[in-house]
Amino acid sequence: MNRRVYLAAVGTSLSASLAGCSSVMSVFDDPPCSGDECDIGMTRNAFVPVEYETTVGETVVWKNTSGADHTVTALENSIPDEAEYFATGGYEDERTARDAWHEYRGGRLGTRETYEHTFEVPGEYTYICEPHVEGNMIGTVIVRE
Ligand SMILES: [Cu+2]
Repeated sequence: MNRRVYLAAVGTSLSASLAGCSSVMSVFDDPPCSGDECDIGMTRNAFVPVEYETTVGETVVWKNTSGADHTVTALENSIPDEAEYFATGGYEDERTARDAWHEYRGGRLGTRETYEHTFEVPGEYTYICEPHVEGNMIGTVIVRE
């Protein structure tokens, strides 16, 4: 069997069954990101994949593949010292980004919206979704030289 077709079929039945489970709550999940259009997707409460590996100079694209609102908010103390801070909404530091969400839903990434960031410094980057951090919606990007 053609591998691509097989994977597509699995993805379709998976999202169909997820949609079936959650239809009562009127939510859905698009197929996960495959690296073509986006690299990291989001279900209602998780980044997929939760850990993503890339190399210096690459641009990583997140896409909200769910019916829920999310953010991508880097944790200042959990990114390399020399790295540029990043968050949806373009905030310059974590405090501003996190406050913005609570004050006016700043940094909101709506359904099927994308966000991208280019990683210039190698190391490990931990980020959260501010509205779902208590539900452990946390992700990691590992940037290799
Ligand atoms: Cu979220």
